[in-house]
Amino acid sequence: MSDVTPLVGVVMGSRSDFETMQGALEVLRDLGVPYEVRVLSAHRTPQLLPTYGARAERLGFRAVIAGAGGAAHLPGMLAAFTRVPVLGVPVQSRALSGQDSLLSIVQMPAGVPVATFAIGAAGARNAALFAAAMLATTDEGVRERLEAFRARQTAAVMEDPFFEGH
Ligand code: RP5
Repeated sequence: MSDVTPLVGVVMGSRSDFETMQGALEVLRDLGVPYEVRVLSAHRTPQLLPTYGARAERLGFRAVIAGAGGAAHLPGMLAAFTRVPVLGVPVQSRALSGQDSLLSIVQMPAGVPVATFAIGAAGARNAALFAAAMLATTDEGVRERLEAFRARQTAAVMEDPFFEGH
C-alpha cells in the first residue's frame, strides 16, 4: 500500500465485479494516477455510503469510479452523498447482459448526475481514461502520459500489417 494520497476512488458493488473493474485499475496504474479500491454495496452495506462520500471529499478525490451490476444503485447513491464527480460503470449481469445495469446507472433523474460508460470492460477502462482526462486539465504529468497512451494506441493500429499497401 503506497502512502501517496489517492486522487481517484474505485468502488464496486461486489467482489464479483472485480474481473470487469480491474481494467480501470490497470489504466490508472499505467497513467500514474494514484487510486484506492474497495467493495461498497448500495444494498449490502448502505450505511457505508455517506461515510465514503464524505471521505472522498475530505481526501480530495477528483473522481469516484463506481461499478455495479443488476439493479445498480451504487453510482447514483454515491452521487447523492458526495460532490465528487461519480463515473458509473455498468457491470455485465448474467440475467440481462448488463442492460439492467446500464439503465439503472444512466437514467438518473435531473439534479444528481452520474457520468455513465459502456457495459463491461470497455466501460471500466474508459471511466479510468476519463478520470485521467479530468486530472490532465491541471496535472501536466498525467496529461503527458495520457498523450503517450493515445500515441501508442494510434501507432498500434497504424503498424498493424493489415494496413500494408494502403
Ligand atoms: C451488484 O450485484 C454487484 O455490483 C454485482 O454486479 C451484482 C451481483 O453481486 P454478487 O451476487 O455476485 O455478489 O450489487
